Amino acid sequence: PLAADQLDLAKQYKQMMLIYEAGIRQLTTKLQILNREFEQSNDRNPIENIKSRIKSAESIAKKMERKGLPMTLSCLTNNIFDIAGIRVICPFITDVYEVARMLLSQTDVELVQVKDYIREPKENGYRSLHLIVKINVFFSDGMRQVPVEVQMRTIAMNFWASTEHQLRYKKDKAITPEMHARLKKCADIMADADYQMQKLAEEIHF
Ligand code: 0O2
Repeated sequence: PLAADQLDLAKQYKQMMLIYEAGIRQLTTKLQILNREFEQSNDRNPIENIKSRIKSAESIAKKMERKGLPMTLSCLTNNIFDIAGIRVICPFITDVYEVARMLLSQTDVELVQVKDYIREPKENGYRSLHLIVKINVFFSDGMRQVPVEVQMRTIAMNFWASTEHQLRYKKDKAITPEMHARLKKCADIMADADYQMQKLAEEIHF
């Protein structure tokens, strides 16, 4: 049988996950409202798709170990900011920045960190705008600021990232430097497609 303090820890962990889940719901609703409003006035959606996930206990543990952090709840909440994650997929690069701007202008959303891998792609070609925000959520005992990681990218960037992720996680076969170069080339092709689409959108006065 589990010791009383282990049961207590499990209970606290479940409670914490409920808070992150609420953060995701709140932020998702905000994004849906912005998308709907933009649709009404511009006859198109700046958001193609919104996905969310709570990081699994296993991935959280792996990340804590990688960062050399002790496995305590307070250490977790103070150091890991991507437990709640939302991925926002937009048609055009300008949509990514416009949706980010609209979200960050809201008074109950606080920006904690920006990593702009669109302006400065990772060496392997990964492109995405990562925001860590704290969002106000009200519970029975008051308000909490819940950290959520928002990954924003275009459909083309997402095609590359999700496909590359699948290839990388096929652990039985290593990715050779030559394969890396080919993957990077695919990322550059995606970036060029985004650029061409953006130019067309501007010519058509989107
Ligand atoms: P999962 O399953 O998506 O959660 P930090 O969090 O600041 O300590 P980290 O984790 O390196 O440092 O942050 P970074 O680089 O801003 O973003 C990490 C997340 O971005 C990853 O989460 C991926 O979701 C995504 N990502 C970053 N680089 C790549 C890449 O090269 N390819 C793909 N497909 N995705 C990438 P996790 O934790 O790895 O996994």
